[in-house]
Amino acid sequence: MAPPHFLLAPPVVLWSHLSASARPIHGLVLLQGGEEKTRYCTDHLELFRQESYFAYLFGVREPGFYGAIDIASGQSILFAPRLPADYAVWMGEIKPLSYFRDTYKVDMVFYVDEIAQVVQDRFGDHGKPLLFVLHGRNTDSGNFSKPASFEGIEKFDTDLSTLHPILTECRVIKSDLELALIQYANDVSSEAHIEVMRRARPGMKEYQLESIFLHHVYMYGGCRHCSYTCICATGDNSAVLHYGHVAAPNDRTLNDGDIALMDMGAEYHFYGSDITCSYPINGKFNSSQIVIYNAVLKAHNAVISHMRSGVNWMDMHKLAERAILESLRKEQILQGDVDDMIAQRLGAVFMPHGLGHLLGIDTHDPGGYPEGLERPKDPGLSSLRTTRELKEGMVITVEPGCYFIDALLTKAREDPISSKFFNWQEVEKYKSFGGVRIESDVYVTAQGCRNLTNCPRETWEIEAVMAGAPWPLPASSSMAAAAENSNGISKAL
Ligand SMILES: *[C@@H]1O[C@H](CO)[C@@H](O)[C@H](O)[C@H]1NC(C)=O
Ligand SMILES: *[C@@H]1O[C@H](CO)[C@@H](O)[C@H](O)[C@H]1NC(C)=O
Ligand SMILES: *[C@@H]1O[C@H](CO)[C@@H](O)[C@H](O)[C@H]1NC(C)=O
Ligand SMILES: [Mn+2]
Repeated sequence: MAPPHFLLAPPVVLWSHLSASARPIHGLVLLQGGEEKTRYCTDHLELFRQESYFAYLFGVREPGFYGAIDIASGQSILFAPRLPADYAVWMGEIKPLSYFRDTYKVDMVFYVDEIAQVVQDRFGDHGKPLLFVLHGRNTDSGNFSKPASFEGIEKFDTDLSTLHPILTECRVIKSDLELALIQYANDVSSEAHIEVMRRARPGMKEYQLESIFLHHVYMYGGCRHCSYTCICATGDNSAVLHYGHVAAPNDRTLNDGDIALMDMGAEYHFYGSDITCSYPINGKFNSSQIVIYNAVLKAHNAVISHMRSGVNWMDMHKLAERAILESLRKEQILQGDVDDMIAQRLGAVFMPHGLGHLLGIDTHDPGGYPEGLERPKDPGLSSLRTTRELKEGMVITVEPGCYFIDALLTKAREDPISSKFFNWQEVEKYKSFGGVRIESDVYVTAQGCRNLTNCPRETWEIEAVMAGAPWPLPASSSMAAAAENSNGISKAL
């Protein structure tokens, strides 16, 4: 698997946006890259990862940079930090400015301490150049991006409001080169997930599964970062949506009979993947695991088969809810009319999170709620990171799940209207089941979509791969297994 060529030309689409806006066309887009940080008061340097908007426009890996684009000409300029002489002793060669020009394919490179001078001298023919800096809210975190600031910026006019929505919208639609990086991160991560499922055994620790994943993506994929902290949840931990954080550090021992929910994705040259596989630790689904797993798989596949440009994401969320609720009704875990259940927001009892989110340089890529689009308030729907209409070129995760979360079930039981939809005796059997999530990364096209994730998804595919079969399964064996399994399933149901 060869990594794709990673140098990205600055997206042409930015100029078409900026020139179409009512603003004067002379001026500079000016971004400040990320700064290296030390751990609290110590001299321990944390491994630097570039700020995402800066990575998007300039692809620069190193800290301490600024970057500018002249709107009229499209010329790009980088400003590199002037490093102290002893950098060469401790950190390595101090690279000449030409190195950054050649590596990052910009038109000019100067030092950071020259910004004010360069901007005035080279771009000041029309009077004071207007600087478009990045200021706006990330609709997932609620936090604001930090606009560029440098010594002497007060001498220029700055525009704080134009750039953020435009650049965010650019990031929503992926170019072919961006897509190649996301596909690469997906290929490496899909392979690593398969390695983990093959090596999982009762008696191991969850962190050993995490370790196999991290080793695989780094050793064979060159991925030094992951898109997010690995969630390696087994047993009832699989109903803890954000398991794996420092207070719940993937440290449970795996038992025979556990379900595993593995949510892990590698990042390559800033671009991420976000993949979840769920399977039995002992390699063989039991009858209740088949029920819940297939309910989620049905939702996952129904969404993927309906996705195309023009489809609304909230409708896809409800489609996934419907598939899960119908399956639970068939199993007599639920009773009554599925439309009534959806209206009563019962879907959110089993799937409290949103169906999926935009994916790119950030795991939760920005642009989910552009100005004017309100976040819904209803349970479940309020967790959606976007309710947009899908557009060709978006990459979005499809990650339905079904969990038995005590806190939510107790609340539903106490509510007289919700409560009557449940067959509580059946629900009781799933009390310590945990949960299942299936997550794939999907590229939206005009006619449909392309699934970038390549992991075994059918229960018999997972069982075969866990038993040592190659992936993809040889065509003959997968057909035989499908035939055999469809008998098995109809018996189990
Ligand atoms: C971002 O927002 C979260 C709350 O949504 C807050 O806890 C966190 O400290 C903020 N981070 C920064 C860097 O402002
Ligand atoms: C199957 O496994 C789950 C745990 O994943 C457990 O809760 C359930 O009781 C088991 N079901 C049967 C029928 O053995
Ligand atoms: C997802 O893509 C893989 C190939 O990348 C394919 O084998 C699989 O069937 C796809 N799944 C769905 C649900 O489209
Ligand atoms: Mn996700």
